[in-house]
Parts: sequence; structure tokens; C-alpha cells
Amino acid sequence: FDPYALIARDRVGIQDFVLLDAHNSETAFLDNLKKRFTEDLIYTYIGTLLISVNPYKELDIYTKKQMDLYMGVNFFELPPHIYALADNVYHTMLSETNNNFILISGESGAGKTEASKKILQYYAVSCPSSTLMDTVRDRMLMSNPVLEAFGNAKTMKNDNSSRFGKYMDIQFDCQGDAVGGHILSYLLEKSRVVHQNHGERNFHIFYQLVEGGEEDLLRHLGLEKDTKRYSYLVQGECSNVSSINDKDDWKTVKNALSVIDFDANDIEHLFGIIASVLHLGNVHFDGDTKGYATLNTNAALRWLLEIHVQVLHEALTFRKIEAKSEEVLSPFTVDHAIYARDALAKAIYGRAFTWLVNRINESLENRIICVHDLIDFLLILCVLSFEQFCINYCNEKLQQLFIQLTLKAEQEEYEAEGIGWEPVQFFNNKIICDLVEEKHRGIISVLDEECMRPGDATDLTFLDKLEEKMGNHPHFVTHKLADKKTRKSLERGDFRLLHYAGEVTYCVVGFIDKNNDLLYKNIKDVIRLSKNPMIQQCFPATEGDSRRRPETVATQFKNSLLRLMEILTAKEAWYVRCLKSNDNKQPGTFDEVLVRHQVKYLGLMEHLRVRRAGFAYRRRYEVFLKRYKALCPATWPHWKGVPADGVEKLVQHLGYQPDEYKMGKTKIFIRYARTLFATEDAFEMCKHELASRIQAKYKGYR
Ligand code: AOV
Ligand code: MG
Repeated sequence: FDPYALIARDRVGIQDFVLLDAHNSETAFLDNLKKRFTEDLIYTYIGTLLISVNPYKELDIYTKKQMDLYMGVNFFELPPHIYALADNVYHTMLSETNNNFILISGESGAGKTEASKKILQYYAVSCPSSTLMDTVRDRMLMSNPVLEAFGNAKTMKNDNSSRFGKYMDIQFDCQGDAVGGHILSYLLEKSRVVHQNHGERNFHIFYQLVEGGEEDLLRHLGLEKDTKRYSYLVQGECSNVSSINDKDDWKTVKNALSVIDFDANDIEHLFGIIASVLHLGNVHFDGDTKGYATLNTNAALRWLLEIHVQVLHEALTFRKIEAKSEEVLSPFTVDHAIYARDALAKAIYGRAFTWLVNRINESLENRIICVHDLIDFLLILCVLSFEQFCINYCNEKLQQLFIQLTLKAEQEEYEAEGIGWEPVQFFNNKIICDLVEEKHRGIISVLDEECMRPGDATDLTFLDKLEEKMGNHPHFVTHKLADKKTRKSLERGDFRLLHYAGEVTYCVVGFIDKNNDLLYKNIKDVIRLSKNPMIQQCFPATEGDSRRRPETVATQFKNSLLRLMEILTAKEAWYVRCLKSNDNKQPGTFDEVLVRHQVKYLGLMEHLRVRRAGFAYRRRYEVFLKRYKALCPATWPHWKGVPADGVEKLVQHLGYQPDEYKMGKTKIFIRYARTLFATEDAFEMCKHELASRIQAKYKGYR
């Protein structure tokens, strides 16, 4: 392996897909990935995009030594690595003083969270350090275990699945020191608090607390040391997972909480909330003779939220209806009561999570260096897999961003270098984004309208509306229309979207309810009576006008997505695309069908096409000349003129054809990989020849 090669070619396949000659062949693409994966080379580039294939085993490539190796080294000079990307982003930020973001995407279990942690660790270890910054750095690292405890859970696909989206800023000053950070979380999967599918768990923190919590603490919270006792914890029937040690994790989280500045009081209040959720789950209802809900025991209520038992009891079994100037109490049916109880549990947990994120942000805020000193931001974003529809909409938007930014970046570079730009053909997915998000006409608007409609709106009436409004849209299919548009038929309650990455079928059941996410007003009023200061902050009395409808979940998500796009459009984009190697978490197994599917829906072939639209390879004149000057008598051993002229001499000597390359202002652009490989091969031969000539000479002396 030659560390100074301009195109690093470790001997396994090719390291950069841009240099793949059969660049239109998905099979060649997969072969290359597989070849590398088999040799534990999980990283491969498409230009500056990094592909990572989950090895499902610890690799010896994340050591301090490896970090040092990649520090400050030119991107393509070493084998692909997440550190190379992290380092390159960092130096781009410093030298060009612009804002950058790293977007990590891939399906559940593909390795997004691990990748983001590796990036963070790289910065923590390799950025210049000062004692002042060490606190920020420790807190930034420690925010991870805390957020994972509260926001991750075991799912069928991933034992440590992130059930929220995370978007993180790291702020650097002009010397390149990390001085602060900010975390934005979105779309926490609150429904998991009250319901888990078979083989899945609730959020880790519940099990950590019950399994690992100190006796005093548990006694204080009224909890027993047995997860089976809590109905919110047993639905998935898998509280014990071999890969998870809740007791140890509890210690880690407690320690992390203290690093991010939680004192004993904070911890007591925080876990008071977590315990309340568990107790709430154990509140069960019976039906009286009229079918109305009655509480079957008051026991669990005693521990709840530091609210008077009687008040809470009433709030869980009656609904307050405001009629004219009167307030009428209307009893809940059992189903209603369960619904209200679960809504309360979800709301408390969801808000506690937001509170926690805010609190972490406060601890990352830098109060010593004024904000105006910060010149650069670097963002890491994980795309979560939550409700498929929202997520796929998010992916659609990110694809749009990618198209915009990549094409723009390519075009700008060509213009800056004075090279003509030929337009690239690609599928613009704006039409699908519009289908989902357009005002008054998009799916989200139709859903919101149905949610607002008083009376008998159901998931099926929502589907009818969709059919009526967008039946003719080329990317939308329902049961009625399925046969006409595609050959595959559809179930009655389903609709199908033709996403840029392929068709996805959605079942409308639960759309209305999940989008509404209602919490009855009198329950909200009751929560505010809690003596727990953390709860008071989570449910501020001043919160909007309670009569106005809060924004629906989909609209909130849409708005935060639009805001995010605005922020990101102004930055330079870097991509990490994570691929899952197999569905069984098996080390060293490469499931070709599965990987092929991901390559497709992550748009990797498309990315490659855009990347190769013009020139596969470009390099600054000095760098190019330095490597290959030995190949031409005129440039060897030294070229005295300007580098561009030297390069021109060199490539003419090598017989480059006019259509194979273009000379920019500072760089040479080479159209085909084969040209470059031929040059590189010539260089190899020349090196050997030189070596043997030197050897021969040496022999002669002997
Ligand atoms: P995700 O973030 O993409 O899924 P994770 O980052 O949690 O996936 O990765 C899942 C598991 O794969 C980890 O717990 C590790 O066991 C293993 N893994 C991932 N990357 C690596 C790596 N580079 N080296 C070794 N093992 C790895 V989700 O959050 O579910 O979408 O919602
Ligand atoms: Mg994750």
C-alpha cells in the first residue's frame, strides 16, 4: 500500500466508485462493495461521499493511532475511512471558513448512530485542546449515553435503535477549538412508551432504572426491582436482551448525567417522572354497570407526579366539557380512560425528553466566549426510522437537497475553473415532495383537514379524500386506481406512493389519531398541579391559548423539516451512507439482495452518475505534477515553470487525447478513470524500473 498514491488503490477492488469503469452497472457496484467487505474494508467512497457497510463486529480501525494517521492528510491519500471524512470536513471548515454539515443516512441498524459517534470521538481526540474546552468536550461526549438511554430502544431490527432524530451542531472558534454545541431532537417515537410490539422494548432508561437503580432511590420512587411488574415494560415480552446490560448502563448514564451537570435534586426529579410513567401504566380500569370507567385500585396513583390522588383519579375517569358558561363532567368509557391514561404517559415522557435535550444544550452553551466569535458550524444529522411516511417524506426532502447541492457544487467548481458545464439528466423528485407537502393540496394538508373536521372523520374518510384530491397524480395509487396504474393490486385501506427510490405502500390505520396526538385539556390542567419542578417546566401554564388547536404532528414535522432545509442549503454538504450487510446482525455476512435494495433506495447509482457527469477525477496541478513528474523527461526531476504548463507537457508526453482531460485554472480534470489508471500503472512501472536501476548500480559498486 502506497500512502502517497493520489488515488489510493488498496489491493482490494477500488476505493472510489468514481473510478469504477463499469459505472452504470449495479452488479459491478455490488461486487466491489462485497469484495471489500469480505476483507473487512467497510468504507468506500463515491468522490467525497462515504459508504459504510455495517460489519457487525468490532474492527481494529478506530484506535488513537488510526486517528493520528488520518489527521491533516489529503482525502484520497489513505484508504477510505470515516476519520478521513471527519478530518477533511474540519480542514475545509478552517481553510474556507464556511459552514458544513455531515448527513448520515441509511436504514435501521445500518450504523448511523455508530458513525456519528465515531465522528464526534474523532473531533474530541484530534481537535486542539485547552483546559477551558475540556469541559465542553466531555459534556458533548457524555450527552450521547444520556440521549441514547432516553431515546433509544431495542427493536426487531436493532438492539440499540434511535427512536428520535438528532441533529447536532459543534461550534468551533477560529483556532479550530471546539467551544460549544447544540442538539436538536425531533419526532421522538412517543407511542413506544405505552406500547411495544413483540420482540421490542420500551426506552432503555426504564429498564436501567428498575434493574440498576439504587435501593434508596427505588424505595423513594415506589418502584420494585422487577421489570415484569410494570405493564408498560412487558408487552414485547423481551425485557432481557443478551447484548444489553441494563445495570452497567445505569452506572454509565448516572455518571454521564453528573458530567453534564445534573445534581442530586435534578436526578430525583427526572427519575420521579420516569417512575410516574411506570406507575401510570399500572393504573387499570374496570367498567361499571353502565360501562363507565372506574379505577380498580388507587395504589399506583400515590406515586404519581406529586399530584393529589383524588384530583388525578377524577382526571383519569372524567372528561371536562365546556358548554356555554358551564363545565360539565362526562364519564369516560374504559377504552376512553385507557386512551387518556396513555396519552398522559406519552405527553409526560415526550416533554421530559425535550426538557432533557434543552438542559443538555444549556450545559454545552459556552458562556465565556461570545457567540459572535463562532465562525463555523458543523452538523451531524441522523435520519431516524419512525413512522414510515414521515421518514420517507424526510428522505425525499434530503434527496432534493442532495440534488440541489451536488449539482450546484459541481457546476460552481466548473465555473470557478473556467470549464464549460454540460447539463446533467436526472430525476427531480420535487413532484413527490409537492405531493406530500403542498399547501391545501398535499397529503399532509388533506390529513390535517380531516383531523380538524368535527364529527366522524376516520382513517378511511381520509383515504377517500386522498383518492378524490390526488387520484390523478402520477405518483399516487390507491386500491381503486391500482389496477390502472400498476399491475400490483392494493388492499382496501392502503395507498401507495411512488417514491424516487421505489414504491412504498402505506396503511392508513392510525393516521388520524397519530397526527392529532391529543391530550385532554383537564388532564393538562391537572398535570400543572404537580409539585415536581421539572414537570412544571415541561407544562408551562403560559403555553399558548388552550382553545386554539395545536399544530398536528405531521405539520410540526413538515415545518421543522423546511426550517432544516433552509439552514442546510446554505452549507456545504458531506454524506455518509450506511448500508446494512444482513438482517440477522451476523458478522461478516453480505446479503447481496438486501444491499442491492439499499444501494437503490439510497440513490447511490444516481449519486455516482451525477459525480461522473463531467469528470471522474480532478487534482490540483502541483499535486498532480509532484506525483507523476518522473514519467516525462521535461518535468523530471524538476519543473521550473508554472505547474499548469508542466502538467500540460506531462500529459502530452503520456498521449492524453483532447477529450480525455481539460485544464482548469488550478486543476486538471480527467474524464475517464481508465486514463488515470493507465497513468498510475505507468508510474508503478517507472518506480520499479528506477528501483532496479538503483539496485543494479548498487550491485555494480559491490
Ligand atoms: P442505526 O443508528 O443506523 O440504526 P446503529 O448505529 O445503532 O444503527 O448500529 C447498529 C449496530 O450495528 C450497532 O449497535 C453495532 O453493533 C453495529 N455497528 C454499526 N456500525 C458499526 C461499526 N462501524 N463497527 C462495528 N459495529 C457496528 V436506527 O438508530 O435503528 O435507524 O433507528
Ligand atoms: Mg441510530
